[in-house]
Amino acid sequence: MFGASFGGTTRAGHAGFDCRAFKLIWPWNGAGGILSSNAAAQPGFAVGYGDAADLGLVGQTFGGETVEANSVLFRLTRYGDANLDGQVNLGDFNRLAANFGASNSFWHRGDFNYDGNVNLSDFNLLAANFGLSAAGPEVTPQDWARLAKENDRPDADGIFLSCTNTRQIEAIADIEKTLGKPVVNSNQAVLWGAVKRLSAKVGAVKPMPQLGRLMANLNA
Ligand SMILES: [Ca+2]
Ligand SMILES: [Ca+2]
Repeated sequence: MFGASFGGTTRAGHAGFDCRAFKLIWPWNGAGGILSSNAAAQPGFAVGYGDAADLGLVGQTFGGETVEANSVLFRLTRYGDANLDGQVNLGDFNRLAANFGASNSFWHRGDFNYDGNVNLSDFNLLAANFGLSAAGPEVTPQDWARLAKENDRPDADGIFLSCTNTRQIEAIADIEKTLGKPVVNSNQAVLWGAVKRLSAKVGAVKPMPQLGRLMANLNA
């Protein structure tokens, strides 16, 4: 439960979310809500929300305005952006990991599919966007795949794609299939390390071969 501040009026209650409609529902009156056609139109995007105090943002600037106490913040962002800073990275993973296994939880604590639970479903949403920003890079996975193939050499045992705010991770499996060599990317490597930490809490993690060979052998 948390308070929501709209137009100076603070309310409290559990928020529900209609994932398909991207509509936030406030059950205390059963009416109204927050709609986002932008989130509905962009794969990987959603309306993130969070308690300003929990996020340490009271008194800070958010969306161009100073955040008041007892506020709930909303942002069109990528799945996995727990702290609403527009990036999906280790800061968000740490929030998810700290609340892993919790029920009656919230977006800012790692519940990215709005079911109240923080579990592998939420981790998978975060993993799919790991290293990406809400602004979104313009270089496509196809561009990265083409670049890797153009720069491959016979004496190279593998390919390393550096830097984080890219969509390289989406190109890894394609490059590996084409070149027959392992491909490692910054986001993927950090994610691999994060999964290793998480496995202490959840045991075996389902392999994610769509993110490359490294992520296909998570329990080795
Ligand atoms: Ca973030
Ligand atoms: Ca969840």
